[in-house]
Amino acid sequence: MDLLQDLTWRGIIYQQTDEEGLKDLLSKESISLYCGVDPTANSLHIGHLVAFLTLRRFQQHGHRPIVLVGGATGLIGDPSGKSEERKLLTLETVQENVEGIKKQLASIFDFDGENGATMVNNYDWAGSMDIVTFLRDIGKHIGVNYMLAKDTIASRLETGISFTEFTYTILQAMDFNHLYDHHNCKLQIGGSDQWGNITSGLELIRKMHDEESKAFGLTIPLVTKADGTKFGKTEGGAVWLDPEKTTPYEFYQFWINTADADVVKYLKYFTFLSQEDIESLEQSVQEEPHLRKAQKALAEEITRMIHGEESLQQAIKISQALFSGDVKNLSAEEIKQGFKDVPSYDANEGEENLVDLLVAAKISPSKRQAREDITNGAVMVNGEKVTDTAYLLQETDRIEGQFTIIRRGKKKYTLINY
Ligand code: 383
Repeated sequence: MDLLQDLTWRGIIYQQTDEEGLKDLLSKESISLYCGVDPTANSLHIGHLVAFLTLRRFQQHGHRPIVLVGGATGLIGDPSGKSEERKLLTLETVQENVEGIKKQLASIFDFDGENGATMVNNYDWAGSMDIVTFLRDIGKHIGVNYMLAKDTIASRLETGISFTEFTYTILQAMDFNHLYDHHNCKLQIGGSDQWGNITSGLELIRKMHDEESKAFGLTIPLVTKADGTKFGKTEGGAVWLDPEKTTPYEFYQFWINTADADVVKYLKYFTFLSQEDIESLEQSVQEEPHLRKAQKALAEEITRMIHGEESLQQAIKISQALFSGDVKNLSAEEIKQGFKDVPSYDANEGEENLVDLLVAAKISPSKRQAREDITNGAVMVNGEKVTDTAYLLQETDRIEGQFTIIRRGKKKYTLINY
């Protein structure tokens, strides 16, 4: 399968500006292509992944990816897909975010070899351009009527859009034109929300070059969920690539919990598994869904790619421990990841009576109930049932001297901190 066939099979192509033209170009030469991201936070999230993984698929087929970080555009704010004006970020915040995102992108791409990736920051050319040059050399080529017809702008005319955000699409167009001139970049890819900005770039390139010049745009569909809820959001918010924001365990759990109705699509979007492997996983979803083989493969592939083998193994270990209840062999670090969202209680020195602690930590509502819970066998300390109502918690019940895990009933965990 060639690249475009593979992308088509994966369902990764949404719109193209010139399907036949791009097919023809890719059959003849290796090209440079780009995708950009604005540093609106100090980390990427999984909503960014499909686009950047698609860039990597091009790289695997010999093309040269350019990863653009929008140090300039991040200061302006893309109105695409936003119904309200964005809050401006400070120069300092944007610069910090650029550094965070650069590091993450560096771990996704291969920067060596003939078609090694290049990272660019549009602040390097747009940041120092003076306004008269911008208006004369760039602005003159883009009609206001043309801009008003763009969905992202038209949809904001009622509610209002600042001149700042109105101009955003020209900045992105300027980037494409710049990369076309300086990196021979022929194609820009992005999510379907970027169609308007990508086509602005083609318009500018057309206007600034002769007839023979030709560039292309390709968009990727928005990732959807079969149940209609928004992809990539959990109760805790976005699923980040930064392990400090979303731990590798939480990351792994997010993918493991993918619905059967979505998992094959996600395997195609987010993994580099072959058509053959994905088809056999698809069969497993149909014939033996309870085994959740496809979900496991999905979670393993992406967690390994983003966080590495060691963090993946840790995430699997934590998941198994929490599932079986056998938590005593977890390390303090693993407990921190696995129990990030469970209620916790800071124990005071001398608080060793289990009944008192169950009440103080609000695990049981009263002493009477606490005793009943213990005698009923509903209370586990570090995964082991305790049935003695006089039980005193020992130093040896503290995992690495820091944590005791108490479970009441089937699922209700509380973390005691020392
Ligand atoms: C800036 C300057 C360029 C080219 C692109 C940009 C960024 C672009 C944008 N992209 C989104 C972002 O930054 O806002 N204007 O969060 C997202 N992308 C990719 C993909 C996506 C888009 O980074 O659909 C999801 O991840 O295109 O929303 O010269």
